[in-house]
Amino acid sequence: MKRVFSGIQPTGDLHIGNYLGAIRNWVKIGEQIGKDAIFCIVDYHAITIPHDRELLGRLTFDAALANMAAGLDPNKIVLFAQSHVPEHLELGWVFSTQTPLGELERMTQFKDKSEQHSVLAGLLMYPVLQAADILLYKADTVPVGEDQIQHIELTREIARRFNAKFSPENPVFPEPKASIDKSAARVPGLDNSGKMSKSKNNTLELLEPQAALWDKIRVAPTDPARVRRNDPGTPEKCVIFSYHKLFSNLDTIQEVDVGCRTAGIGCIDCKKLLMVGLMETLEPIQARAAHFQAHPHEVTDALVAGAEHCQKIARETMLEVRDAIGLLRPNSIRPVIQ
Ligand code: AQP
Repeated sequence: MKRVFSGIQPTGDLHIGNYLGAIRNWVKIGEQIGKDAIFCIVDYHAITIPHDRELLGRLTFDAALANMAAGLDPNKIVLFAQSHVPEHLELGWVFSTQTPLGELERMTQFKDKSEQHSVLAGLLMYPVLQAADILLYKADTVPVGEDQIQHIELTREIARRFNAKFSPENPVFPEPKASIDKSAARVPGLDNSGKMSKSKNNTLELLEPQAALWDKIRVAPTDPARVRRNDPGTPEKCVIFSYHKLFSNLDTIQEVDVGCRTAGIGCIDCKKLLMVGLMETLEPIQARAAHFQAHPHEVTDALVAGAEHCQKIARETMLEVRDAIGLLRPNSIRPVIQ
């Protein structure tokens, strides 16, 4: 693991799926490799579905704040906003000219999202821009949730194809690998209908107050077999049990496992026990968020410094890319035309 890149969209408030599936892993990696760990709020990705122009800037700031509250320390790692480094778009354009349309139309996320929204060309190009995000920094490792595996495979293909065509002797790009935290690769949504997702209104948000979290958890569906308090259930069929496995200690997991199967505890008791483990994880994050909300310049300063750091790397990569594909260098016009 020489250099790591990953991103998060500012499409809404960050949730425990983003935290457990991605950000928690980013924090660990940052402890190991410092400034070679690069994390990005991917605001250009966020506009591939309809967005509110009054909210986009605020959501980008909020996503940076939530990431810092979750433990990303911009003094150790690099955190920045994608639109502050325009080379992402430049490399994305180059890659789009080398990527067959059929490969993009096959992407599961494209198919899912085009059922929910009108299909914009940018939505189809999403994985090409993602490949540019990663390869601009020549990252070899991309820590993500399971839903992103297909996009990382495409990134590898784009890198392989570019190297073979334009730089076979001295490959410009590495072929990056996805790094998945298997314990939380796909955190289910509160409605138990698939993955927790900002756009599906099935989230537990990182910065949501305890009372609001309880309001959601209290009414969340459990094993349908537990109609009455005395009906035994099957923990594996209950989303609350999946959350226990992510937040509770072993004794509590054991207690709710047995309690559910024997009807020894009711679903509300089980949910109250979940709140204990959940708040143990979220309280320190929420306390740090309160600090950053009181000191917003710490967030904006981090984003400015992050963009400066990234732009240096991005410019160097783009020089190599332009040379590799044969573009005329502005400073070499004279020799060429003489
Ligand atoms: N439910 C999840 N379980 C595990 N990991 C998840 N991730 C997202 N949801 C889960 C991971 O979080 C990182 C950032 O995600 P993103 O916001 O950039 O993209 P997303 O996957 O599109 O997230 P959402 O919440 O589902 O947003 P919408 O609804 O806007 O599409 C990624 O590493 C992702 O794998």
